[in-house]
Amino acid sequence: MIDGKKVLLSGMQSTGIITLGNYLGALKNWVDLNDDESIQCFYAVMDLHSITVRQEPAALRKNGRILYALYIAAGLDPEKNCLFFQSHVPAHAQLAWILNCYTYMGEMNRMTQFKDKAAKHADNINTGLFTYPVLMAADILLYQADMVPVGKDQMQHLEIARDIAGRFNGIYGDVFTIPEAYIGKNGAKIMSLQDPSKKMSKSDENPNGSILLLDDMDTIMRKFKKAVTDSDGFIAYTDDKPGIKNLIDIYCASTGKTPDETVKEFDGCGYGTFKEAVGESVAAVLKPVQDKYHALIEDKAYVDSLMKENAEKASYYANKTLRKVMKKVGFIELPR
Ligand code: AQP
Repeated sequence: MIDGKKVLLSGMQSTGIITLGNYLGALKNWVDLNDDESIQCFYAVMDLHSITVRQEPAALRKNGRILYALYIAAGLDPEKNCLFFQSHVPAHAQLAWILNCYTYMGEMNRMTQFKDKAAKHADNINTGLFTYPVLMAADILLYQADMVPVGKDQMQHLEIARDIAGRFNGIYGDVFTIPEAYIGKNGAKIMSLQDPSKKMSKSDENPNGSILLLDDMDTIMRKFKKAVTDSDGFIAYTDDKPGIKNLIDIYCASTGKTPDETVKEFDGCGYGTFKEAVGESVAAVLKPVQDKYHALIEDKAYVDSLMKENAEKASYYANKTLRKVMKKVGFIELPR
C-alpha cells in the first residue's frame, strides 16, 4: 500500500517497437486505470529483461526511448503513474541477486517460457534467460505490489514470485506483500497476422505478422490485406477459422463492438472488404497515439525530465524495500 492505495506493477520489454497486441492486450488496459484513485501504478520499461535476448545497443537505446514516449502518448499520465526505466533503479538487479539465493534450480527448470525462448534462441541460452523469473519477482516485490496484470503466459512467473516472497517471509518475517494476479476488463490476446496460432510479437521475424504502433496508414492497410485467412469466404467467429477470428477480435477491440455484432455487420461481405474495415479501425485507433508520440519525441528535455523524476520516485520505494531486505539478510548498513 502507498498512501492507502493498492500498488500495481507492470511493464514491457524494449525489444522492438511495441505491437497492436501489446497495446490492445496490455497498454490500453493500463490507461483505463488512470482515473482509479484506489491504485498507485508503476510501469517500467523492462530494459534489463530485454538483454536476455541479444540486443544491438543503439537499437535498445532507441526502442527504450520510443517505448517510454509511447506509454505517455497512449495515455498513461506521468503525474499519476510512475513511469520509469528498470535499469535506472539499481535495486532491481540488487534484489534479483538476493532472491536468486532463495530460489531453487528445480523451480526455474519448470518454467515453460525458458524452454520456449531457449528453443528460439538456441545460440544464446544464457543464465539471464534462465533466471528471468527471479528478476521479475524482484520487479514486483520491490514495490510491494498487491496486483500484477498478467496474461496466461506470465501466470507461472507470478506464481514463482509468490513462492519466493512466501519463502522469504517464512524465514525473516513479514517483508514482502504477496502479489495477486490482476485480471483486467478485456485483455484481448492478439495473434500474428501471418500465423494465427502464434501471438503477435514485437520481435517476430516476419514483419507482416505484426502491426507496430508506429506503422503508417499504408503499412497497416497492406499488412491487413496480406493477413492469412482461409478459403471458406464467409465471416464467422469460430476456432476453426483462426485467421478470421483474430481479425474479428482486433476489430472488436478497436471499435468496442462484440463478435456477434461484427459477424452481422459483415454478413455477405468478402474477406477483402472485411480486412479493409479492420485496417481502417486500427489506423483510427492508432492515429491519435502516433500524433501525440511524434510531438513528444521531439521534446527531449521534457521526456528526460520525466525519466529523471520518475526514476527518483521509483527508487524511493524500491530502496525502502531493498534496505529492509538487506538488513533482514544480515548485511551491514553503511555507517552514515
Ligand atoms: N499478442 C499479444 N496479445 C495480447 N497481449 C500481448 N502482450 C504481448 N503480446 C501480446 C502483452 O504485452 C505485455 C508486454 O509484453 P512484453 O514486452 O513483456 O513481452 P512479451 O509478452 O514477450 O511481448 P512480445 O511483444 O512478444 O515481446 P518479445 O517479442 O520481445 O518476446 C504483457 O502484458 C503481455 O501479456
